[in-house]
Amino acid sequence: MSEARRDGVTDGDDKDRQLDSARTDSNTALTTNTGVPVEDTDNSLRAGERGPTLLEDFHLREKITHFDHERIPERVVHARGAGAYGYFQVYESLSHYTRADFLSDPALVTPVFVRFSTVQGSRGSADTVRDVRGFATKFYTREGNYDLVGNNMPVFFIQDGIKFPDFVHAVKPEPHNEMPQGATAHDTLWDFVGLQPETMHMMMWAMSDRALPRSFRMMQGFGVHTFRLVNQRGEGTLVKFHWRPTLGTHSLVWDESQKIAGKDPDFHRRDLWEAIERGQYPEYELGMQLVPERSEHDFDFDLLDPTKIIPEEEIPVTPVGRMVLNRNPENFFAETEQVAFHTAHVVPGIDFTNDPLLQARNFSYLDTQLIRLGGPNFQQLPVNRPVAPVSNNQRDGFSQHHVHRGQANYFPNSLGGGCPYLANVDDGAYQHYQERVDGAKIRKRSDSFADHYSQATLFYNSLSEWERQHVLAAFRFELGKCEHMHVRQRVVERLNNVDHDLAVQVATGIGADPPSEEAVGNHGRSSPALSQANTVRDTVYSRQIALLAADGVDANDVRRFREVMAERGAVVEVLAARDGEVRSADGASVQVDRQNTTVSSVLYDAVAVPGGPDCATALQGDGTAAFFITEAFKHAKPIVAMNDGVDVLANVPLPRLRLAAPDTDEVVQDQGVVTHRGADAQGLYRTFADVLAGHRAWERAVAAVPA
Ligand code: HDE
Repeated sequence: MSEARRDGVTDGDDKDRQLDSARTDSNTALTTNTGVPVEDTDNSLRAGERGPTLLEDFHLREKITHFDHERIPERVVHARGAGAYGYFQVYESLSHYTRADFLSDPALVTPVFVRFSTVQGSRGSADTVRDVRGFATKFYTREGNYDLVGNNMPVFFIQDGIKFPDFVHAVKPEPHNEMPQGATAHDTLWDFVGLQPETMHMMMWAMSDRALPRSFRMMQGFGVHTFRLVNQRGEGTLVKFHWRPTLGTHSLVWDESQKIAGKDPDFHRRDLWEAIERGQYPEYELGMQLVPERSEHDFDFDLLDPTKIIPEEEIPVTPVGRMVLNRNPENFFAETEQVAFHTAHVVPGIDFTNDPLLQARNFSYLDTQLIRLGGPNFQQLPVNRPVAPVSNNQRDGFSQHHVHRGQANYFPNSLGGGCPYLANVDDGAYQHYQERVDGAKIRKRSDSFADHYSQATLFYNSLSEWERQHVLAAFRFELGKCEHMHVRQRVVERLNNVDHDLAVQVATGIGADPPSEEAVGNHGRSSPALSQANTVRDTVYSRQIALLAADGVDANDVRRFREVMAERGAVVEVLAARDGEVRSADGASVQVDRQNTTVSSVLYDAVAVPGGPDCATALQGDGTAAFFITEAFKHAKPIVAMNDGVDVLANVPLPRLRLAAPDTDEVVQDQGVVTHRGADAQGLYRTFADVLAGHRAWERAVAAVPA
C-alpha cells in the first residue's frame, strides 16, 4: 500500500499509530530469523554438487521449518472472512443510557476493525454461497476493546448455546465425505431443521435474499441478542443493535450467486477491498432499539429468546452513530486471520442479558481462540491490542511479547508499590449490572420460548411478491438436494406451521406430499421494515457497469456515459474481445478496461451498449456479448442502450421489449431496459440511473430467458 494513501486516510487514528510499531518492510538484504545475512536461498548445502544435503544447513532447516508451521487452525465457524479498519462516531451523547465513553462523546472518533464472514465454508470457500454473513466489529475504545459480534440476520437458528455443536455439525460438510462445501443444501442440515422447530424463523431468513448479499457494503448487521446498556447511576436499558448500510440492503439472485462462486470466488472480498482502494468507503449507521427494563415483559415473545426480533413498528430503531471503513489491512494473516472477537469483550456501560445463547457465546470465543491462536497471549497480537493501557499480573505463556519488569506479579503486593492497583468506578472500573436472580438449578427451557412459528410467518408475510418467489425457489432447491424423502417431508410439515400455501408449493416442487390442511391459520401480521423492497433505492454510488465495446464504437457515447455515471459515483468498465483499445467510428481510440473473456455479466450490476453501427454489428455477431446481455437480463439487471446499440438488444434472444424506435427522441424504459436514439442523452442517463438505483428490475418476466 502506498504511504501517501495511508497517510492521507489514517492520520490521527490511535490504532493505526499503534500498528505502525508492528509494521515491517522486507527491504534489506535477505537474512535468517536471527538476522544473519544470506547469500544463497536457492541451493541447499550439500556434500558435493550431486551429494546429500547436510544437516548443518541452518538456513534450509529454518526456512522449511517455518514454512511447515505457517498454518493455524481455521475458525470452526466463520472461517472465510474479509476485514477492514475504519472509525465510529456517535451522533449525540447516549450518556442517559450508557456510561460507555465511546457512546457519550460526539467529538470522539473511535477506531474500529470489522470482519465480515460466511459461516459454513472453510477458508478457501466461495464468497457468494447461500449462508448467513458474520458482521463483527471491534471498537478500540479508550476504555478497552468492545466487540459487537453480529450477523447480517437478526435472529439465530437455536435458542440455547448447548445446541450449537449439534447445529454446526449438521450444517457443515457431512462427516463421512466432507461434502458439500459452503452449502446448506444437504440432508444433515435439513434433518436437524425438521427435528428442531426453533430453527424455522431463521431458516426463513436463510432461504431469503438476505443470504445472498450483493456486497458486504450492502447488508445490515444485527447484534441478535438483547444486550443491556448501563448508565452512570447503574440503571439498565435493554437494547438490540442494528447496523444499516447507507447504500441500502441489496442481494444477488441465486443463479448469479452460483455462477460468481466459479467466476470470482473472492467476489465480496474483492468488492470490499476495491471500494476502499477507490476511496468509496463503506458506511453503516448504528441504530438501537431501546426497551426500558420495566417493559421487559410487555411483548408476546421473550426478549431473551434469540430466535425473535422486536418488530421495528413496535420499537423503532433510533439512529445513534456512523461507522466508516476507510483502510484495508496490510497483511491478511496478521490482521484478518488473527483478529479475535468475543462477545465478552465489553466496556463499562455495556452488559449482557440472560439470553442462553449469549451466555454460551461468552464462554466459547475465548476458549476457541486459545487453540486457534496458540495460547493465552493473543491479545498482544497487533490487531487485537487495545489502545487503552493494559496492566495486570497475567504472565508468561506461549509467545509472551512483553518484558514485564519488577519483582511483584501478584496482588496484593507491597514490593511493586501495590501496582497494579484496583480501579474504582470513577477511574472507569467495569461494574456488572446488579440484576436480581433467583431460581432453582434446572435444565428447562422457559415456556416463553415455545412459539417457534409466529415470527417466521411475520417475516414471510412482510416480503414482497418477488422476495417470496425467491424464498419458494430456495426451499425447492435446498430440499431438492436432500436424498432422503422423509427429511424433505418433515420440513414441509414444519413449513405448514409458517404458511400453508408456501408449504404446498414447496411440497409440489420436491415430490413431497402437500399438507392437506392448514396447521394454524396465518395470523396475517407483517412488518414492512423486514422487506428489502423498502430499503434505500436512491443511489448508484459505487455500482459497477459493464460497457460492451468493439471497433466502430461511438466514442462520444462512451465518454459521456462514463462522465455522467462517474459524477454519480458509479464505475464504468469498457469490455471488449481483446485488451488494449478499440477504434471508434471517427478513428479515435477507446481504452479497454478488461477483455470480456476474463469477466462475466454476473460480476456487474448493469450493462451498457453504446452506439456506432460497426460496433453494433460486431456485438450482434459475438456470442460472448450476446450471452452477456441475455444473462444480465435474466438476473433482472438494468440494461441501457444508446443509438445503434439499441439494434443489438433487438437481435439478442430477449423476450419482446419496447425499445426506442429510429427517428424518435423518446427515452423508452421497459422492464428496466432503457433505450434512446439521438444526440441529447441526458434523459436516457437520468432514467437509467433511476433504474440502477432501484438495484434490479424485479417486475421483469425472466423465466423464459435462455441463460
Ligand atoms: Fe459465533 N462463534 N457462536 N455467533 N460468531 C465464532 O469464534 C458461537 C453466534 C459470530 O470474524 C467462533 O473466534 C457459539 C451468533 C461471528 O472472527 C466460536 C454460538 C452470532 C463470528 C463461536 C454462536 C455469531 C463467530 C469461531 C451459540 C451472531 C466470526 C471462531 C451459542 C450474533 C468472528 C471464533 C470473526 C465466530 C461460537 C452463535 C456471530 C466457535 C457457541 C448468534 C460474526 O467461538
